[in-house]
Amino acid sequence: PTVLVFDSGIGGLSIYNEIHNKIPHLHYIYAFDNEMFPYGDKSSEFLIKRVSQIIDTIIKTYSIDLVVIACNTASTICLPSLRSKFSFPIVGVVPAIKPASKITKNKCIGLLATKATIQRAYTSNLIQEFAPDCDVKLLGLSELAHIAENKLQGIAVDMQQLETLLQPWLKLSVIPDTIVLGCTHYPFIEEELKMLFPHTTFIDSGNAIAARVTSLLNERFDLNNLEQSSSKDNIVLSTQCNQHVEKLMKKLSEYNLGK
Ligand code: DGN
Repeated sequence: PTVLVFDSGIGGLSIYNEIHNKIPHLHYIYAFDNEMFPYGDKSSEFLIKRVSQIIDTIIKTYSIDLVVIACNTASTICLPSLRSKFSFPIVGVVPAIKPASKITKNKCIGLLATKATIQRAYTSNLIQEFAPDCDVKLLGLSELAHIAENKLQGIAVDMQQLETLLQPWLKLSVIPDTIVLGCTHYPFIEEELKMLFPHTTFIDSGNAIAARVTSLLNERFDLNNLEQSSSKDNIVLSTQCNQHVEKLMKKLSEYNLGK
């Protein structure tokens, strides 16, 4: 089976990693829309059209069994239209509010995401449904995804800048004891975020998504008897070729992704 993992940038790799760890012998396509990165400042209408067009283009060449929209910004707006258009299962990545509500003790949860994800009706519905008894602090930042992209290319995180960005929470009298990383880029800077919030538990959606993908594929394939596919069969697709991508390609071999 072939699984397509899609994001605006490298964030989806955090999701890909979790799925790949669980089911290494699938055939993976990692596709990212670097031409239009970041998605956090794009309109809903634009994203709905764009993501659908990209999947359309990919399925002209590749046969796909399951798609993971490994982007909270896209998933919180595009899932209904994608699911009505395509017949293969589409798994979306959305903020892990439900698991956070189960582990918070002080009932103060932080949701860190792109500005778009923070503003979506989908997100407020998640909070209302799963964490009605919690005080959920929302922080929408456009810089963090860039900081994560840079880190993956070897540019160290500027801790001073990170501290300034997180000031709204650092100065709270009650600090969230649980922070939801509501953007797939953020697990890559979890280490730095932890330095600012040493007593807080960080939670992302990777594990749950890997479990969901496994269970959906299990319905149709015998995952225990997959042929060993070599990592060079996995591919990376981007919407634009530039220096950034070339550097990234070198990095991607560490993730069992070939060219
Ligand atoms: N990685 C994407 C997300 O999970 O929302 C968004 C990154 C971006 O395009 N700003």
